[in-house]
Amino acid sequence: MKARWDIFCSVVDNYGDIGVTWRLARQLVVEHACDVRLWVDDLRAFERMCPQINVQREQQWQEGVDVRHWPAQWLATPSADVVIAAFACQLPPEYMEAMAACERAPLWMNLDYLSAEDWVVGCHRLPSVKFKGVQKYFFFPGFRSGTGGLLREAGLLQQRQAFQQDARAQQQFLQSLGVFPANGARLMSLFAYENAALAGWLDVLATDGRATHLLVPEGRILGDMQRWLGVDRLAAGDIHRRDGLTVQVLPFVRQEQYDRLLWCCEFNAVRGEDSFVRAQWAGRPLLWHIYRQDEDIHLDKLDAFLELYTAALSPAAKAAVVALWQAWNTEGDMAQPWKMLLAHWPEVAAHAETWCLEQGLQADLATALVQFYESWI
Ligand code: TRH
Repeated sequence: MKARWDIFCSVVDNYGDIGVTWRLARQLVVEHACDVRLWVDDLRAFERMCPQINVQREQQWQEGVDVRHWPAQWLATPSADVVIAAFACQLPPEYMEAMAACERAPLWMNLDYLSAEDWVVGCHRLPSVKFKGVQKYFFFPGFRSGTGGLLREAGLLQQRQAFQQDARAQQQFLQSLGVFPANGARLMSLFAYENAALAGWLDVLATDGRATHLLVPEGRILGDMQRWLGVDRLAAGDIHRRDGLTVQVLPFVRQEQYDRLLWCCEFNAVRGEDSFVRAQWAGRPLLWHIYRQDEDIHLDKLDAFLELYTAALSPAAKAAVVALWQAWNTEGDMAQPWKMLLAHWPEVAAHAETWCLEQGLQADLATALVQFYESWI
């Protein structure tokens, strides 16, 4: 019998919660033949990356996943065999009672936030709280062995490499989005939260010897972009030129298209959790805008990742990457670190591919979850 999985996703803000759980749900169905229900409390956020979602419906099938609107008034529902609370969301109390009433208790896990910090290895798969005899476990994604790994669909890296070797496929894809970069221009993407450091970065891009074509999906960074461009409003389709820099605003696209966008670009600025991982699978240099947390604890997470990511770089290339990422995340001066990065580009670019392939040797997160379930039963 197929294992039944319930994944609970509460959309706190942005798109990471739904981005991660939707990706995981599909992979469990396609690659592990699981029956998956995905409970989402905000279908509008979901619709941005999956436009075929009908936001009016309480239940619908999407790509083999049983998508449920997580209602404010919970209706009696039997528990699945595996229950995932994504990012510490609270399950409906009635559902917890249903878990406790099962003859055989389900495997209950909290799928945690991604972090490169050391302590993650020690906490991964540890028991957490209990509810009436039903044990909850911590499940941590991560970059190190001994963690749950990263979401990575089967064949993703081969697909990505084939696409990057196929100039025509890339051109066709870009044209489908209305993107026509000038010959020789450096194509880059920018997905970020509000950031006062943007102006300094754009200044240096505009005056660089090589032209840059910057693709900006609609989102929170547009306010800073408007100010720098001196325009009142930016919307998808807009293109503005300032010296050597072309800025093009794109619509928010489907997750699969966003992957291709990252694969086409020489450099990707990403944020949060899921786009951060996808940029690593693109095998290209990247810049991470980490999700800000109280008391700046996100800066420890940033340092932990940088330490791991730059370990194999020469001291000068490492210094360039670290300076750029720290400037971006503390709203510092981007000009100098960007110039430093350009000076070490070949090394940093080669490293991005090596890092990707190394990370690709770990079991992916969906497989790790299934293996945990199999060892648990
Ligand atoms: O949207 P985010 O900032 O999400 C954040 C983080 O997950 C953060 O850790 C969490 O605490 C907070 O939400 C609540 O960034 P993230 O994680 O990259 O999610 C964006 C998703 O949107 C990702 O799945 C990629 C997808 N996406 C598209 O599908 N199309 C697009 O055009 C773009 C730009 C993104």
